[in-house]
Amino acid sequence: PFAPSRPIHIVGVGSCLGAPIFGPASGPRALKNLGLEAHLRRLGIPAHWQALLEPSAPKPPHSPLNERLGTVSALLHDLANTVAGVCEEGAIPLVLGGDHAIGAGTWRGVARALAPRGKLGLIWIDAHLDAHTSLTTHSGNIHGMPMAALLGVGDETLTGLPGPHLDPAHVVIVGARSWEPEELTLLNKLGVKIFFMPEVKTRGLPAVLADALRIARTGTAGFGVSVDLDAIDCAKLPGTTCLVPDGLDPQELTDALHSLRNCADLAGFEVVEYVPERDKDGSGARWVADFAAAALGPTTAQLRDREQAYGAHNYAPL
Ligand code: 4U7
Ligand code: MN
Ligand code: MN
Ligand code: MN
Repeated sequence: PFAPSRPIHIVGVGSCLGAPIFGPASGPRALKNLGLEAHLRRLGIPAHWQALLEPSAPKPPHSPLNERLGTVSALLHDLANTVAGVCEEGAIPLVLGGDHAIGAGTWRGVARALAPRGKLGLIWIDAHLDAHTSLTTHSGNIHGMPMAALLGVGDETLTGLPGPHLDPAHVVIVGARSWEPEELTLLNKLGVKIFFMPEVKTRGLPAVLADALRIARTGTAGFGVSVDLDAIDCAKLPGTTCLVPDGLDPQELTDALHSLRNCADLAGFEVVEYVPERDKDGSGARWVADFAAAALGPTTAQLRDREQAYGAHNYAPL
């Protein structure tokens, strides 16, 4: 009675190898234990946990960048293969971090699966540009490098994964308000469109996201959305790695991406940098669950069809 919808396969990545703190490593397990899968399924979303990936070696408090790059690289290969498999099954990967270094693997996997049909577009919602390389980084933290790596720039350990690099013409960053000059120089040179926070405030998030969707979807075979929790104002969501003021309003972001799964060309969805120990009242985890449900939830039309077929509170089992 209602249109079949693509299942959501959740891939958690419990890594903090790219971050300056250990917190993001426990993000996906915390979301799993809090019942994210059950939450989505109760709302009629055919979600299941596919995998919880972890680095082969835990991060020692101080380890040289080269060592961390090697361990991250192995994890990214594993992640990209897992995600490509999910896409090839016809499902939508929901990747949960972990720090944002994992983005360098997620989207190579999606791009690889999509390659026979065309290019992948990507919307990167973040306070930062994440466009450093191991040569330009000020902090030595790998989670500041995935955007450059996806575009084919940076250390071979990050850029050398199988699968195409992204075309800068179809990559767009939303919510930026903290960066170093080298990152902006690189992205400007490549022609990546950036919607900085002041423009988001003036024009409103819906108008900016409409532009972002056009960039990521026009002339591509599919598109993805990667959400770094620090895109949201740190006063409203402190449960993340980097606390950056003057960001997005969480409810506005949820509303703006509502029913994203309506887009038949949605190829993947990623939410990163959840830090449970900083999420004292649990509101961050609740937001992630509600946000994922809103974006990946059944469409209004599907809900109406179900109601007609089964009654408002008596949906068929998934
Ligand atoms: B995140 C930073 F220096 N640019 O390179 C860096 F400000 O994935 C921050 O967006 C990186 O959270 C933030 O370390 C990475 C810093
Ligand atoms: Mn699967
Ligand atoms: Mn980021
Ligand atoms: Mn960030």
